[in-house]
Amino acid sequence: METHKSPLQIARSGYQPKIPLILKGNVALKYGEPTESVADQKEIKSLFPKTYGLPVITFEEGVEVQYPEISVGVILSGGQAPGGHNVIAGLFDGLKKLNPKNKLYGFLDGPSGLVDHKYVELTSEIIDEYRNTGGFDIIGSGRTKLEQEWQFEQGAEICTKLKIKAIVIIGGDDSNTNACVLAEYYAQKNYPIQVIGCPKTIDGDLKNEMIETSFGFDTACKVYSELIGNIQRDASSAKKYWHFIRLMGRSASHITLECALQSQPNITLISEEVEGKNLSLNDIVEYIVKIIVNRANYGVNFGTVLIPEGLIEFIPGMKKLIQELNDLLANNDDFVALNTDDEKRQYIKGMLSHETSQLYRSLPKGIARQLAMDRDPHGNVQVSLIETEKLLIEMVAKRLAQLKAEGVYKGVFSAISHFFGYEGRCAIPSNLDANYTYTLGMVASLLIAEGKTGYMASVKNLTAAPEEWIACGVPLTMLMNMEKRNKKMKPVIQKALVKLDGAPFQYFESHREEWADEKVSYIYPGPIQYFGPTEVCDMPTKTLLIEHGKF
Ligand code: FBP
Repeated sequence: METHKSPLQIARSGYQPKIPLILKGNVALKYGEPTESVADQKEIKSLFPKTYGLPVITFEEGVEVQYPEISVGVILSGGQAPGGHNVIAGLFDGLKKLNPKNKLYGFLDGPSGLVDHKYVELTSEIIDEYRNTGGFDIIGSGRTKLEQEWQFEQGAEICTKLKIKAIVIIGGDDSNTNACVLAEYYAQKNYPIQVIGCPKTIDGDLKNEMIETSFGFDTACKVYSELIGNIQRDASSAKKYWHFIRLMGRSASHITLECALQSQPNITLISEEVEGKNLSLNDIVEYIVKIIVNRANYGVNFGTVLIPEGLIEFIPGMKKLIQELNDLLANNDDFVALNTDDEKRQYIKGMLSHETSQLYRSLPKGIARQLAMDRDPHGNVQVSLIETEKLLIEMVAKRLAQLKAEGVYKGVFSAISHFFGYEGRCAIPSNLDANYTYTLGMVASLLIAEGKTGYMASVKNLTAAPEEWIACGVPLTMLMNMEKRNKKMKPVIQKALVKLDGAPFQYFESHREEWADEKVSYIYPGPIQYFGPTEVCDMPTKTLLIEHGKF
């Protein structure tokens, strides 16, 4: 027995991912109608003349073709998501199936590996070591933004040197924006380098009619839901704590919504609803307090609150404040030169507009400091570092103390804060994510072999058995629109936020009152199961099931 691996790791390394039936044999491409970008069609078309308007591709049964020998490069980009290793394994196996002489190179530590010419050849020994495992450690990841011509040229140089025909970028919306820009650049220059994207992110916000879900969302949500369930069991056993649980997901609340559907907590905040209803921070506090007081009236002084990590951005006024801060702090050397938090605070106060400056001044110092921390290379505020759950606990406790003094609240409020994010990003991929990612890798290999560029590999019909899944190629330009980044309007892949008129939110909305009630309706999902009956091991997320009318 290998001593550095757990029995589960060993069992998982032998797991053969399931793939759609159509991909088991020879395939031919089937082309749909020309496509349009999701918005701003005129601008996107003029920025991407070579890759705009391509048709969606699906696969049908084909005849055996002798494909010439090729080399391909792969990049893992952005935050980790369970299944990244299997995309690479699927790509590797797909390429070897097309021609056993094909080679796969991994660029190290994200897009910077392409620019700095840091790479490794991925052999079957390396790939076998990482099959069905979590993490991105096979080649590492990074958040370098590819946007400068010299970076594209550096990439072209290494591709020419290694005879690389195509680059696969496995990433979220920002990374696939990189992929789209790179594909267009190489096409305009007539460089023989294709670029293919793969939809990754635990956040679940890279989705649309062609991308049902990004990979990693399923596993991460299952890990967080297990932990939430465990906390709920503890809460209802000990009967003395309110647990405020912030969940990753950046701007979108998909993770929080999915975890709520899986575990049925007492209170769930959805950022998109907060924005839609124009709720202030005080409104949110009053909403939480009302439920706490109500439960206390029944003698129940415990509960769970789920908070999406991006909440703060959606509170009216805050969005404007964050936008102003983004603009103010973008490439601001004066700000960087300041040493203390107080100096930074004073500087910001003086530079903001009157209205936002007032709001900034009213925030607790800790939150104000967190809001001004470094942006990521794409200009996003790093919401994972903003401790909204602690802010809410502080404000709720204060309000409850007032109500206690007025004799309205008779309970005891003791709160514990949690943040679940990194715990789920590298978990061993669920069966769904293991199968889905392996299939994505295989689809990428086929798109490459057929000479396609500017496409994202996609798999649809995910609530059916893998054999019935539908493999596709989706033009990246189809997903683009114009948005403001670092003070300028840029073409980017549109982020999918939670739709308030969507079926998952509506299901949640129609149940949340009963979940808030004193009668405990918690669900304890338990850990991900990898081996066993389908209804235990292979279920997709509740979000997908509800969206497909199967829940
Ligand atoms: P991606 O969008 O790159 O997949 O990253 C998702 C995420 O996990 C967010 O949920 C979170 O806000 C962010 O990454 C954290 O970033 P970092 O890994 O740089 O701390």
